[in-house]
Amino acid sequence: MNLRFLSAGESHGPQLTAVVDGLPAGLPLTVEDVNPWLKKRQGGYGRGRRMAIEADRIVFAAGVRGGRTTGAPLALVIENRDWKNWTEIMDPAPGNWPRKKALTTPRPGHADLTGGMKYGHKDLRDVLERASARETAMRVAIGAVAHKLLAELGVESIGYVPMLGGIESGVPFSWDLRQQIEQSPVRMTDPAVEKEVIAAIDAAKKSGDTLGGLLEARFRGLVPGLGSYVQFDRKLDGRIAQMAMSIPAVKGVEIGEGFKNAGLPGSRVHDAIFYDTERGWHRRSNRAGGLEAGMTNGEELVVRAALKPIATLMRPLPSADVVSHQAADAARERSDVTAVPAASVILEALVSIILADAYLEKFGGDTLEELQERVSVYQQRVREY
Ligand code: EPS
Repeated sequence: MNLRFLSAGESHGPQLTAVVDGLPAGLPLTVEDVNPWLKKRQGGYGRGRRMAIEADRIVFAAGVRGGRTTGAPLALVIENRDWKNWTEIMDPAPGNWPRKKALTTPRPGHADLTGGMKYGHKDLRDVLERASARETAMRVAIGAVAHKLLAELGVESIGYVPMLGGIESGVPFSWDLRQQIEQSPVRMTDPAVEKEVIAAIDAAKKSGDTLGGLLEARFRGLVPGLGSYVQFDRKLDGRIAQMAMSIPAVKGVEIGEGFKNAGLPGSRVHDAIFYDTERGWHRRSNRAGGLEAGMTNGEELVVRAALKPIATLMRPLPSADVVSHQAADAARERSDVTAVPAASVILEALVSIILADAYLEKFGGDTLEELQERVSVYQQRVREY
């Protein structure tokens, strides 16, 4: 990876922390490039009470000076406001068993049981604190930085929700609907369906249940040839799928019309190739979703992911206590009814990291200017190919 990062932080610990390495110098960057992403990720109808406590804001602790990256590693911090309510429970100092708020009845579908077995914990809070989707706040911040780099290279993107709780949007995506999506409490293209979706979320909440859905991220303005076919781990579709699958609760990933294409003859799947002097090389359809043979082909990149319903149910499924081994209901923790709208923002941000990495891999450059020059020379070369 050219753009590398690691993050740390528990959901109710003092803060989320990350180090990002590999950004070129000279990228204009302020908190205003990141904070709106954090706000969007916190939003969406169906979120729980925690989001009323948090107001996520980025702190640049290293690597940015005077509104520009310096080329040094970026250090990022997001404080957890809820920490002040958890200082005793999350105290790193030695403490007695059981700790306050110890969790011993694992939730089906969460990391609790296997994480406890694997790391030898009987207080499953030691598992869930890091397995929590709170971690995605920091990765979205990193994605926002990556997105800023992409924007400087002429790439645009959007994340939205084509289906939530089994209710599909009746309005196909178009870039003109970006404002509608940004204003929608469920990030959908179809205002008529929004009310139905909100009613379904309310009904799920009332019955102690949760809802999943589909997420889609789209990118346009990408150069052809990001990623490569020459080695398995350089294939961009594989790298995108790994990143998408790393979003908590994502259980399926699709590029373009991947699943539908599986049932169609090749003549109705592959996107015919055209050339004219005005547009250069292009396609009139995009069933491939902008990726062929592990490389971008210059068309719009379309990434879909399936998010299962959240595992914390207020009307819990059967489980068993990991201390007594007696049958017991799974733990009930404060949680969201659905996080599908937030997850669409997460998908867009995380795919941005993979794409920024792919640009840096192909073009290199220690400064943004150098990178931009190389991209522009290549764009010209590709047009004339
Ligand atoms: C989460 C449970 C909830 C969510 C959390 C993810 O946390 P809490 O138990 O504090 O209410 O709010 O999501 C976030 C904190 C966030 O920032 O997205 C879980 O179990 O994964």
